[in-house]
Amino acid sequence: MKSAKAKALTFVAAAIIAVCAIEGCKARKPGGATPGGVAVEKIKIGFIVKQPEEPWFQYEWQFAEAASKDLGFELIKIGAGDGEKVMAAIDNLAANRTQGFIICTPDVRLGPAIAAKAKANGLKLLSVDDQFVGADGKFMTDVHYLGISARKIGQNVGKTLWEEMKKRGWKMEETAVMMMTFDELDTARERTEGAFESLVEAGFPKEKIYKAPQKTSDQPGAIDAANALLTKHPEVKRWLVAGMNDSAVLGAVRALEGQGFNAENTLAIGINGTDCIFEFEKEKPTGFFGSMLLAPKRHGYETAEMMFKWIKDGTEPPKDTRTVGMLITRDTYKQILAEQGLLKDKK
Ligand code: FCA
Repeated sequence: MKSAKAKALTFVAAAIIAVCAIEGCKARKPGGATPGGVAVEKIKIGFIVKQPEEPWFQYEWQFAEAASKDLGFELIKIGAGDGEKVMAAIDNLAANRTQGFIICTPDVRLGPAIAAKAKANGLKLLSVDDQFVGADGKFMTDVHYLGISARKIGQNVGKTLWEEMKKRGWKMEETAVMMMTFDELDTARERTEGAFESLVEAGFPKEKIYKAPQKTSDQPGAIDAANALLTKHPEVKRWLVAGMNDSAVLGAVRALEGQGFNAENTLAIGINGTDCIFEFEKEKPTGFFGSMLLAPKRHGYETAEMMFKWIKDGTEPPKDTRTVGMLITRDTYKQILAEQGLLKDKK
């Protein structure tokens, strides 16, 4: 029988071997294998989004998940609607030994705090959709980012509204523009400024482009903003509507319907293309004419792939990547969504 001392020594030796084995894994690059073929720690990537209830973000997650299956990493999805939740989410990811994360922040001014926390925890960071803003009010261009060509897409909305208005023969004196704005978010401001610019350039009178500032960037926020504007302009017979995304424009359409407007006198174009599918599926057309379909696959799959390669091989992603949009309408959405791999029932 072993003495108590010998037993204690055996225990200590076993403990040292176990600790060495764990530390040995830590020191190796994640996602690889030892020469002997022993599997090492799997790569883990976080994906934090500000509005998990928005179909746009559900698509981003869905495509990031597809990347995790194709490339063999673990994806941790977290919804975080405010700063406190974001900070807790990052702590959580660090505690789970995640090596990096992608984030669409609920507030771009959290940028410096998010970047500092990621750095302190040794986590790689990629921002998506909403670009971080520093304490000086400027974009944090040192943080890797993938977003949309916001102004260009907005200009396309304005151009399409003008062309459709002309096609319908709507009289300018009876028509006004309801511009759903959310200026505290740069990507939103650029979209609506782009729509404004192209409408004015085409010949729409500036003074009849009315802003409806949203307090929150969701549909209820848009409904409130549109209702407030509508009470001020009972003289307008026909409305063109633009905004930062589908939720903004759908909110306006709902508010207009509340005042008796319909597809005959509302012409609204959203952005995202992912959050308006149910609207196109309605039996009768509504005032929601179309949307600029973005590329959720690139925002979800590509960002996850960039992060994976960065962690695994040290391949740094480009600092700034921009994606484009294309018009979908009630007549074309089925075909275009299918081509883009976006029809849920076709998966
Ligand atoms: C922002 C909006 C989303 C989507 C994305 C590309 O984050 O809130 O709806 O348009 O940009």
